[in-house]
Amino acid sequence: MSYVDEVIERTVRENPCEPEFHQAIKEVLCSLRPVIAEHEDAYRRDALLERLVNPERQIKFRVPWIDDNGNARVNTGYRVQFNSAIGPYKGGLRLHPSVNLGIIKFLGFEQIFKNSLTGLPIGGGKGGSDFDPKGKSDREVMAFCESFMTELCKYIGANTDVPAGDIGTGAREIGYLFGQYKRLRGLFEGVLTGKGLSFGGSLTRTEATGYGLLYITEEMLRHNGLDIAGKTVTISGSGNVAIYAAEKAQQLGAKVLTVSDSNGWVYDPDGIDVAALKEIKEVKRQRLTAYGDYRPAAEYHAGKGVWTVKSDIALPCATQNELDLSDAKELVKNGVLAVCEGANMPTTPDATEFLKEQGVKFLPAKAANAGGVATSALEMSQDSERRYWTFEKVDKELKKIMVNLFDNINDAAKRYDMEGDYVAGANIAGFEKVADAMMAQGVV
Ligand code: NDP
Ligand code: 2IT
Repeated sequence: MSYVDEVIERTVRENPCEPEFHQAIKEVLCSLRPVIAEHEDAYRRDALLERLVNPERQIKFRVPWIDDNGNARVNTGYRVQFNSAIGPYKGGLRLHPSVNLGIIKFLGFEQIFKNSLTGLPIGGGKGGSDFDPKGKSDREVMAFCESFMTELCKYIGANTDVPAGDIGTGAREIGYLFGQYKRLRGLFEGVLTGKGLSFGGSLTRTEATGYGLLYITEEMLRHNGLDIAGKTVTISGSGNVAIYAAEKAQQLGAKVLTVSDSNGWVYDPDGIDVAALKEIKEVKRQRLTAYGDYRPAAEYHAGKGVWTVKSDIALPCATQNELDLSDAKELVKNGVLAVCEGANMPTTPDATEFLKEQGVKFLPAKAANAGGVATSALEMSQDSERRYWTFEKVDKELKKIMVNLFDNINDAAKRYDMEGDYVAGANIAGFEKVADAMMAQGVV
């Protein structure tokens, strides 16, 4: 059995009931086969792959809090500190009822390579809880965040582990988490990113993941002789990533036809009204059913359906495994040119394979959505030098990072005779730097 197959087999056996984690390690390790083959003896000797798939540390804790009726509630908190070979652990906190250890491990594992691809000194980590902020009062969210941080603060710090937002964790939650960290540790430091602009946050961080997704999509299309202006775009999700992906797509001259949430989806033939979307989701925290109040010509449909709409570019920006093989077939039937992943692992493995076979340009999440964490690293730089950069400066840096990132994954794929396979390119380029650092630092 090859080294890659041995490690996959053992990881699946030792970590049962974690299907998303299995999916992530298989995708990465299988596409690294040609790289591993070149260094197999050295990697085996130092157990490089075994170390890569085992988190350096995983923390699981109780999060008790009191709801508005005076009842005690208990959730489970997680922080997986996966890999610190190239920098402090860095990655978001997901607050969603579906959260479990396997999901946090898949996200943390992906984060290692994504963070490496940014070219910035950040290791991989992820955390979160099965707490659902939806429908909770601000006081309940604060009570949860304070309790969560009361435990988490023992393990994080500006030079050790720097959490950020993800599904369910936005500016409100980061503010409460930061306040409690500061109170407990007595330290005003850049321990979280995505902070408010009045207390160490960075301009452009709110927009960064969506904007970055469009910068790299534009670059990839240009490289393939295509122009984003005039193209139609379907987007799933209506959260942080989806909103700013829609905004930048429109700024670049494309028309965004859809957005969705977990209850339904909107088709707006005139192009999504981003200002209305922001008001619904960021200010009023409403469901997408409210969109029709702003745009009577738009259609609202319950359930899932974004991928049935004909478009040139599909941007899944909601959650993992939201675009399956039947969706991919529908997209191809409708002539889609490109699928670029705003969410983490939104495309199932068989759908990815099918899209690639059909010649659809496919940008994987760890490259396509890296603009968020890259800008988090720029926030860390600003916090360290106790300075604020302008929106223009951060945006320019973000664009430069995304263009370089595309060049690097494109080159990596070419070096291994897989030109145009950006999945392989991203895994290889992300891995090479981490592997080099791990080998140089000895068996730790
Ligand atoms: P938000 O919480 O802001 O928005 C999430 C969106 O996805 C909402 O519209 C939500 O609908 C929908 N969604 C979430 N879970 C499900 C589900 N199980 N089924 C259907 N719809 C769902 O999160 P973000 O926009 O921050 O994150 C979206 C994706 O992007 C995630 O995969 C995240 O890991 C990834 N990502 C985020 C980054 C960031 O900087 N925020 C950076 C890189 C990646 P509803 O409101 O109904 O739940
Ligand atoms: O998946 C991701 O890259 C994020 N949720 C952002 C992480 C970060 O540290 O900004």
